[in-house]
Amino acid sequence: MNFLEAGFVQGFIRMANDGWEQGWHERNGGNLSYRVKSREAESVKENFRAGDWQEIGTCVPGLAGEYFLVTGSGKYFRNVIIDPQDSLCMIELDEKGERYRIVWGLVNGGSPTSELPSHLMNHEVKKRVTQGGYRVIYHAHTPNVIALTFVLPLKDEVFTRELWEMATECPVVFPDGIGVVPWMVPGGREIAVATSKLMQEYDVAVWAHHGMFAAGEDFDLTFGLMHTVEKAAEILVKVRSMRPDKLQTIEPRDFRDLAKDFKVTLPEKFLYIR
Ligand code: 2HA
Ligand code: ZN
Repeated sequence: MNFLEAGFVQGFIRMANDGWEQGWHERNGGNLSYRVKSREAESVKENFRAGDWQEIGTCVPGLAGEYFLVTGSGKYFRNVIIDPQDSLCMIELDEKGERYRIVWGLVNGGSPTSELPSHLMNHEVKKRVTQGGYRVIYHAHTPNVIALTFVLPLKDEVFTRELWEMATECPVVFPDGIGVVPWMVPGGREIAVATSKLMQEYDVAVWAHHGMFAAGEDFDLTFGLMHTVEKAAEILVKVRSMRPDKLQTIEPRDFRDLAKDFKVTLPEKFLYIR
C-alpha cells in the first residue's frame, strides 16, 4: 500500500492539521507521535528504507522493536498536510529500546522530534498501564493553559479542580485529573522522566510556561482531550479576567453526584474544601 494512503497516516495528518488550525503550533512548536500497530507497519513496509541507527537519548525496553510515526524536529505542523514526506518520519526501535532508525519520511533530511525522549517514555508508561491500549502522545503549545501556569499554583490538585469546574463534561472526560511539571529545560531525559511519572496516573501533563502533553487510545480521543482541557482553560482565563472570584460554581457535592450518575471515579484529593 502507498504509505500516505494508510488510514493511520491519514489520521495522523488530519490531527496535526487540526492542531495547527486551533493555533497551538506556531512555527515548529509541538510534536505528535503514534505507536503503529504491527499489522499497520506490515501493510506499508514496501515503502521502507533502512536509515542508520541513532541514539534515542533514553532507554525504553518496553517499546523494543516497535514502530512510531512522529513529527520531525524543527518541522512545522502547518506544513504537514501539504508535505508529509518532508515533515514526518516513521522510526523503528532496536531490540533493546536504546536506538532508532528512520524507515520512512524526512526525505530532505532531519531527525525525529526534539521531544522524542518524552514521547517514547510516555508511550512506554501508557503501553504498560493500559495493557497496550494507548497509542497516541501529543504535545501542543496551548495558550490558555500556558497562561494559567503564571497565576495558578503549579499543583495537580489545583489545575484539575479549577479546570473541572469550568465545564461539566471535564470530570467525565478526564476523571483521573491533570499533572503539572514545573518549568524545566525541554528536549531531554530529565523532563521526560518527570512527565512519564505523571503519565502513570494521568492522561494529561501540563508543562509550566510551555504547553501540554496528552495521551490516548486513538487520534480522536487524544485530540479531543487536548481540546477539552484547553477550552476549559480558556473559560477560566475569561472568568478570571472578569473578576477574581466566582459567585457560584460546581461544588464538591455536585462532582460526587455527577460521578455517581456518569459512573466515573473522581479521586477525593481533587474535591478539597476551599
Ligand atoms: O519545538 O514544542 O518542546 C518543538 C517543541 C519543543
Ligand atoms: Zn514544546
